[in-house]
Amino acid sequence: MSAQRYPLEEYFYPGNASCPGCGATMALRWVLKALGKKSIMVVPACCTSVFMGLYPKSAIGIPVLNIAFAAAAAAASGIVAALKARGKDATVLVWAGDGGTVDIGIQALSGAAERQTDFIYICYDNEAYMNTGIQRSGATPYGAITTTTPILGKREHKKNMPRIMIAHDIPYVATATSGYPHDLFRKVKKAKEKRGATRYIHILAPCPPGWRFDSKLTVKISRLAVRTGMWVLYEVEDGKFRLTGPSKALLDPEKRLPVEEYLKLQGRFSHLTREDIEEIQRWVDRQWELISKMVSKE
Ligand SMILES: Cc1ncc(C[n+]2csc(CCOP(=O)(O)OP(=O)(O)O)c2C)c(N)n1
Ligand code: SF4
Ligand SMILES: [Mg+2]
Repeated sequence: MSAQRYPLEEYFYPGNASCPGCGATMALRWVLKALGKKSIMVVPACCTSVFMGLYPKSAIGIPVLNIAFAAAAAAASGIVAALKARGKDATVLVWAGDGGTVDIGIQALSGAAERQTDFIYICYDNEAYMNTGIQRSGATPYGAITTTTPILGKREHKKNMPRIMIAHDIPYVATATSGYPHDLFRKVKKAKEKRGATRYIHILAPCPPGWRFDSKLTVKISRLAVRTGMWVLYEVEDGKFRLTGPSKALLDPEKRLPVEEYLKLQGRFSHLTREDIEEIQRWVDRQWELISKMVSKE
């Protein structure tokens, strides 16, 4: 794919304060390229509030409102209303972590989606509350060690937030991950064009210190999440479900790599027993059964 198809302008600058190999910042760079300058970003408390830098400096080249943890979708709803009242046009983006989305921000997000508020909500999912020291969230996968699940790892499976958003009947829901930036860029562009209602994108964003892997492995781990079927790339546009990228070829279980290929590179899973790994494999296979029903409904 030619790099010339992508804007050269950068809205997420070098010199920011993220960890090396941060999957969230890789994704944010592409999200902002796709959205362009006429955008306003709302960020609840999360790693982004920190790595964007300290006022009066900022690593983000568009206006950003940092807001209380539970309030991102409510604050963004207010910005959308204010823009409308003043006759101004801009894309409003919520950029929130998994804790700020699947747990604490879900009520404000669900309310805004039910009202079909005209904004894009993106959850970057590093699968724990990373900014405050790696506490488990509703998005943490089964078996992962966090500071609040320190011995056996989390005993519950990951909450499926994109499916919850699909149930809101919004015109666009998609999943993405940092290791496939072209797929991510295309989805953000599409979300930008679908004005007039809520659009939701959920990005799996590997986190080297939180998942305990070497920072040079971020892209590899992101891609293994997809190749093993742990993370599924798809979009639901006006109710129509479509697998995208490498996930298109993975409906057949034989084509998916064993989950172990993904788990074994991450220290957060290094204590897992054979039974744990089998439980995760069963969960992945169950997720794909649900996916195959969505494909066949097309
Ligand atoms: C009401 C409230 N509770 C707790 C906090 C402390 N806090 C700030 S950021 C954060 C973690 C956010 O996790 P997530 O949304 O997953 O984003 P990440 O840090 O992983 O990027 C927490 C618990 C807070 N700011 N406000
Ligand atoms: S803790 Fe994880 S998500 Fe947060 S800045 Fe570091 S790598 Fe990125
Ligand atoms: Mg998080």
